[in-house]
Amino acid sequence: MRTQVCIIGGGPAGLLLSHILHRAGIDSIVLEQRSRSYVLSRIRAGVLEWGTVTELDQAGLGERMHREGFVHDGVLIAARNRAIRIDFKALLGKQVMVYGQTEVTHDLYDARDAMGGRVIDEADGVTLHGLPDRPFVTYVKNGTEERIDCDWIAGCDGFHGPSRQALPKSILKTFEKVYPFGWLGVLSETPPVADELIYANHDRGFALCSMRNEHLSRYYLQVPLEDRVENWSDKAFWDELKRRIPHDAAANLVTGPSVEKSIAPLRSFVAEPMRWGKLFLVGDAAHIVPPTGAKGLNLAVSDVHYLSRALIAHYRDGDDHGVDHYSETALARVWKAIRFSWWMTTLLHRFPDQTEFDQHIQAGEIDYLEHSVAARTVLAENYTGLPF
Ligand code: FAS
Ligand code: PHB
Repeated sequence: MRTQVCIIGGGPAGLLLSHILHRAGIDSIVLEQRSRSYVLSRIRAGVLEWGTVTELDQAGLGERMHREGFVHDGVLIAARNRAIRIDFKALLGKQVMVYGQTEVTHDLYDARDAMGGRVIDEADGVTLHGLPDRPFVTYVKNGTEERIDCDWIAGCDGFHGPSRQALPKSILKTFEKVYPFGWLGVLSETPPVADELIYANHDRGFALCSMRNEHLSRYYLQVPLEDRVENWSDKAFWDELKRRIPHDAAANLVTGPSVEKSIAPLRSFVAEPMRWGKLFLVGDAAHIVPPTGAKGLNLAVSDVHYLSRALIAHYRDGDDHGVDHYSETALARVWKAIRFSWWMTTLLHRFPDQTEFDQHIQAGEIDYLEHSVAARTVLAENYTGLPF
């Protein structure tokens, strides 16, 4: 087989890149190692920056998102039984969209099918060859080895995929910070506890109250790294959540059976460069953020924004400025999101080695948020998404 862009990974980054390129007349093939049902069973991000909403709209993917998503004007930061509202709309005239990554991925698969896009799932043993300048990809499907010759490879294969590993160690530089805790997440068919998200700092640990729609809620608790899902009955989860969120929210909390329960580790990670010859790294293949700032999915979308425009300019105008500057352009935005996600995580979590001085710094930062329009504006500007 031959294509212009071979895309490894059928998550949001790979599917969105394939769709935007197809609409511009550029051919691609997406290779996904899992089944479509497996990819669609993942419960991940919940908040879309407005830049992501605009990108999806421009790609013709916004109809269900605007019909079923929830536009939020702010979030609540809670500590010591008080809630500070960060009013994006009043501060900056900005908003975010609450619409689950699972739904975005559904919409992407539907759009790919509608346009006859080539998404090959259950592709095993995807291997990159011929880099940096003469790329081709091999994979095994139903026991048969296949080969795809291509002009470019887009590594959209997440943190554990093969694309980042294809960069020589002499070229690849990585930066990492592993946090000493994880997030225990629960999805429940219950009404959300509040109209907006609640990020709670508590002596017992961080908690987050989020949602998917008026009948489906998503909650998280900070747990020790060594904790296990089986240590947490639904009752234990709800009781602990009530301890960590403001009393009025706890009184409003409707509990119910968990339909999904999992623990995710937290890390900050960046790989540089995000391009080597004909290979680009996109999304989680290049960077990971702790979900505290709701940046992971949104960074994948901004990478796709930069790379899709670069490849369109390359094929349409023979202009390689975007291709040649993709890595530095994407990384400039990535590092600002890495910083914000680190800052939100440091502000809201209890660290095992935290000193009383550290706790006073956290309390001072939260007091500053409560009493400073400038402080709330900085949080709002980063949470709603810096410009592409
Ligand atoms: P993805 O990981 O989504 O997609 C990569 C795809 O590549 C996968 O489908 C994978 O199967 C495929 N792949 C991997 N290896 C392959 C191979 N060898 N061959 C072919 N295909 C291969 N972000 C937020 O903003 N908020 C959150 O609350 C949040 N929660 C998260 C919870 C968890 C447990 C995880 C892991 C991530 C979470 N994220 C969250 C981040 C997440 O949403 C990512 O940022 C987002 O999925 C990035 O999209 P992709 O870059 O497409 O990577
Ligand atoms: C979610 O709804 O899953 C969610 C929302 C905001 C975050 C992280 C996760 O910061």
